[in-house]
Amino acid sequence: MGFAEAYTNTLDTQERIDAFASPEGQASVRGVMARIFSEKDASDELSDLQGALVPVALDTLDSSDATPFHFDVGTDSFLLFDDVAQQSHTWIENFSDDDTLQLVGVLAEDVAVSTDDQATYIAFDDGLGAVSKIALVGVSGDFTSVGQINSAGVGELTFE
Ligand SMILES: [Ca+2]
Repeated sequence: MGFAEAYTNTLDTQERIDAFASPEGQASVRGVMARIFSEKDASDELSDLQGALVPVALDTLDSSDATPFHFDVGTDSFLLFDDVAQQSHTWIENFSDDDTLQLVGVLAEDVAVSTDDQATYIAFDDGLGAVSKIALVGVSGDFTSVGQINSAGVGELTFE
């Protein structure tokens, strides 16, 4: 799939955001957060987030290594979770300084960062064959580390 064709696949994002706001979508986010916090704390954290950031677990999106899920985050302020324990492949469009990407189960120095003129690529694996990949489409620069991305003010990467 070419870049232009891939880009047009983002157009039904609103439908997906509606799905995240559904009870099923919120339950899946709570499930991911429960791996970071206790079950009770996950519920409290989720309540705190609602109305501020929109939490989305990237691992619950429908992607494969060969076929990324295209997610446009330009419509709201998002808190995006990506767990190293589950394979995932997400192309994030319009990632900006009101969005946060939280990588779960991995350290900043274990994340591979590369760029070309169209995107910044982030990859990390669990050492057992599950590879999580993220492309920040439209974010480009001479980034080779998470620290350099964070210094650029395009949106923050955090770790749990
Ligand atoms: Ca993942």
